[in-house]
Amino acid sequence: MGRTLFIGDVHGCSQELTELLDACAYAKGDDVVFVGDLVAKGPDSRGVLQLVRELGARGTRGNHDHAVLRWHDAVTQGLAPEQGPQHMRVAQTLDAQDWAVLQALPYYLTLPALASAQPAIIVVHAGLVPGVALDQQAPDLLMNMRTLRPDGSVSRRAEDGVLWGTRWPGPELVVFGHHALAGLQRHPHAVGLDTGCVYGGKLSAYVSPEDRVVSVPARKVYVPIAHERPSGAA
Ligand SMILES: [Mn+2]
Repeated sequence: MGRTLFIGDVHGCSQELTELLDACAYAKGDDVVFVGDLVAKGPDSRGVLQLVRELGARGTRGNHDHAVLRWHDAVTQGLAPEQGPQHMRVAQTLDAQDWAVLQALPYYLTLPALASAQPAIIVVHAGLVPGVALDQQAPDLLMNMRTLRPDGSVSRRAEDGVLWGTRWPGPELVVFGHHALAGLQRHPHAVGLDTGCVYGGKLSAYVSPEDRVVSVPARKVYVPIAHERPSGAA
């Protein structure tokens, strides 16, 4: 039986993605699932989307994937895009095949348990609000949330409360990304995989059912992480 490799926020780091697949000993038959933010900030968004196609991989929609899509939607409708130059520059490099990959990214994915001893897995870019049914979760929060405030309300900001994953009760295992400042998160029922590759950190994969994390170092600092503070816009 093949494995599933869940891969954290790639942000155009195609070289590190290739190296991570090697470090995981990726083989045909393994499924590859991305937690989103495939594109923007890093050096080679197109190369990443090409690899996604070649792998036949799945993935969920990150806030940056969404921003690039919004730019595309506005321009194709003859409207002035709200998205800034960062997303415009990415969008202008993409072709129809690339757009098809981004447009197919759902807000979340569910993977059934492979065996009775294994949990079902939910994949989402940023997070899930505990106690809210999956199909009632707000897309904006699925792509942007980071913490829960003491009153239970949801925040995009790192400093507003506790990491949402610490409050996720399971039984599903949630695999997510989006929170580079927090780094690797391993909670009882949630695994956070954004280890900040584009900021010079690492690119990480969670390997199921082996239940282990594999990381490779970034080749360089593509974007200084200081630009991400305050964290609301990251
Ligand atoms: Mn993100």
